[in-house]
Amino acid sequence: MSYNYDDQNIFAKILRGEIPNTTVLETEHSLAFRDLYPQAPTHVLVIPKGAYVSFDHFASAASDAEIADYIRTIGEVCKAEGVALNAGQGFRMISNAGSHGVQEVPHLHVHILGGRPLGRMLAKA
Ligand code: DGP
Repeated sequence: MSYNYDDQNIFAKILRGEIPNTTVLETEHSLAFRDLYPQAPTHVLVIPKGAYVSFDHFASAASDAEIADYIRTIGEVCKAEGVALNAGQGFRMISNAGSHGVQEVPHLHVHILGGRPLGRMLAKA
């Protein structure tokens, strides 16, 4: 089955420069910017510039160069935000996918959250 990418999603519009963002880091293949509705002192979204819906889509269809750039960018953001473990107190990475993952914006993004203790990963159902 193929993945359907909707090029009218908000992050596609950010990548085209149609709506503003607060950029933390930009590389050849990736963009990191602050979440509009931060849920922790550090709340940065990292997205690939390519048209990928979710992490599984990216993992199966992106080039090695895009994947390396994306993972390195996530690491650089952790460092720049002071949450990396060699200098800070840690962080959580979340990537929601699809309806069960409660993904609101259908362009792959990793949330990097930190700056305070974040509690347990999931509330008990
Ligand atoms: P998710 O539920 O994983 O799809 O998270 C989408 C996130 O995107 C959510 O934390 C809020 C954020 N968001 C929504 N619209 C905008 C926007 O226009 N700009 C920015 N910077 N973030 C947005």
